[in-house]
Amino acid sequence: APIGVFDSGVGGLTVTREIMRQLPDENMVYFGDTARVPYGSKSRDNIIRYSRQIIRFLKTRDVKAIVIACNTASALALDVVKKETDIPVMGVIVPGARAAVQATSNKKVGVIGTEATIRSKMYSRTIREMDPDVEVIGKPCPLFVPLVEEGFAKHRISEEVIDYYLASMKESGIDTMILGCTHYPLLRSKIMKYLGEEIRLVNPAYETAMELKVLLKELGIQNVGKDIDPDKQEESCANGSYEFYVSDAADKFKHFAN
Ligand code: DGN
Repeated sequence: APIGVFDSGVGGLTVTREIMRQLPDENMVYFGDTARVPYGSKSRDNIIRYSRQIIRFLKTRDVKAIVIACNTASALALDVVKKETDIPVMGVIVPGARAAVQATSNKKVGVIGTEATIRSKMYSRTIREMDPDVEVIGKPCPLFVPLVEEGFAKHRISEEVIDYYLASMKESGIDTMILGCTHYPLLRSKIMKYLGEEIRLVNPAYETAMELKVLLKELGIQNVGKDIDPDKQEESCANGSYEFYVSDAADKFKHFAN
């Protein structure tokens, strides 16, 4: 059975890419809610409603587990939908928070994400449950999403927007920052250049794929390929079969996905 992954749109492909890399033998069904993106400016009630609908759809594809790749939906809907669903559902917040707690030495962590993610304080609550001594500084960066979607990730326009949003973060004394939105890993090199290499950037997608691997193994439902050389796994190509569904604008999705 495949793993179901969903997101508000194209951004969750950064999580899908990590799962393909780290679990090359798993099959996947992806759903991108391109008709209703962005989730970052929607209410909690709507994000829960959308998540329920998507989970219902993914279950028709017989998925064995579901990953909510969207930070906004993970922050606002995971705790509700997890209780209602009879297969494992995981989000990206706990893995991202865990990685940040492990990475920080001075116990000052920055989190950037959508308005809804930052307002929910889910990252800071989760981090402080893991280590109450960590100080968390959040900053919503809503313009990053359209910048990436419109193809400006490598353009100098994004440098100005990064400066606008992250100037105070740069001065705050953090030593670790979570890229708490699916699109932000695509701005990683510019953000790193701006903040300086001494600030560690956490991509929750990477940690989520690692935790998914552990979860599937614990439950005994992982797909293990035949004769895989573990040393080659890093560079091994994904062997699984993948299905992608969107609620609108399939051509634009395809272009972005490529
Ligand atoms: N996928 C969303 C997130 O990770 O928060 C970003 C896109 C959006 O819905 N605003």
